[in-house]
Amino acid sequence: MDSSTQSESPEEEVRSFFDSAPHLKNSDLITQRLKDFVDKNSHASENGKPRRIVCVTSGGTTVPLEQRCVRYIDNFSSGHRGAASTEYFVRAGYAVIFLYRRGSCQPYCTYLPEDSFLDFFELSEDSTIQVRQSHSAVVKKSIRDYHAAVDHGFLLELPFTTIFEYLQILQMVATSISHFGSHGMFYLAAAVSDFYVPWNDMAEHKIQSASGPLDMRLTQVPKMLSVLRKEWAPSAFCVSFKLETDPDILLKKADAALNKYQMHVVVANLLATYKQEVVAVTKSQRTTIRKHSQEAHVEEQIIELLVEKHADYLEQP
Ligand code: 9Z3
Repeated sequence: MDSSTQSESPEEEVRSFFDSAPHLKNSDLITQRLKDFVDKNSHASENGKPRRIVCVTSGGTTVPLEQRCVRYIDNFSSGHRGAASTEYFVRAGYAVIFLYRRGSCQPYCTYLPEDSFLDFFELSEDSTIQVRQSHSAVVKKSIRDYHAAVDHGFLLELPFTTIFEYLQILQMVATSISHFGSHGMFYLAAAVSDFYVPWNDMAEHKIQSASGPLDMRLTQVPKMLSVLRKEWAPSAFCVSFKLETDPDILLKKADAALNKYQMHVVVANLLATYKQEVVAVTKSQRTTIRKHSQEAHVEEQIIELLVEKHADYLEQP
């Protein structure tokens, strides 16, 4: 049967996606971790105000081509943006649910040198392991900041790999965050697949090359942003990202996403320059953000602006 969902309504497409997705293996554990995190933070306050919470998504989703997956399609994203942004949100007093691609960049590791893990350590004469002197200041700072965030209940990390895992966990996070009303935020920096192979149409075993060239039909991933806004967490402040390679269409596409999905902010970026510059697009403004210096992270300024916009949003009647 052709699994095309062209004739279904957006709500039906979403339902079909979830109905046919493979069962999330550790959903009870995720539910429990989310519940504990949300309970803890919903009773916490920051300067006499309820603590704000943000779900930061980070890294690319994969689309498996076989149920016993040997091959998959991937989306470009190192996870650096999500990881660095998490650090700045924690610093601004937000509790962060970091929904990240397994193996992508982690918060509090963004300033560590990209050396091999083993290059950080050396064996002393009595065979104890120690951090090399050259790396010790930066490692100490990372350990300190990371433990402060986790131990004080500001950081919950949830990993995903596939588009199926990502969207199922995002839905769980969104319904948990909905209890925070407008104090909740989404910062959707993950690079999410637009196309996928529905689980029931997927080959079970490794696709054989002896059968000749591969013809494969990919189905469109339903647009979850609308459902997130309308059903899962309608009061939350929503920031999505738009990535393009063609500068001529970037801002038009960002405006379209803003209107179509009722986002509060769309952060527009180009593949060639996304580490240096982004444009934050709202209904009334386009703000270009460029990083100050070679060593700075542009994410610091992005978060500064979004925290302000979220505060304005909280003041609206
Ligand atoms: C982004 O545009 C992010 O800024 C990057 C960050 C993926 C470029 P890195 O992880 O890169 O620091 O290496 N994310 C959103 C990409 C995306 O898939 N957006 C969808 C679209 O453009 C909308 S949800 O259609």
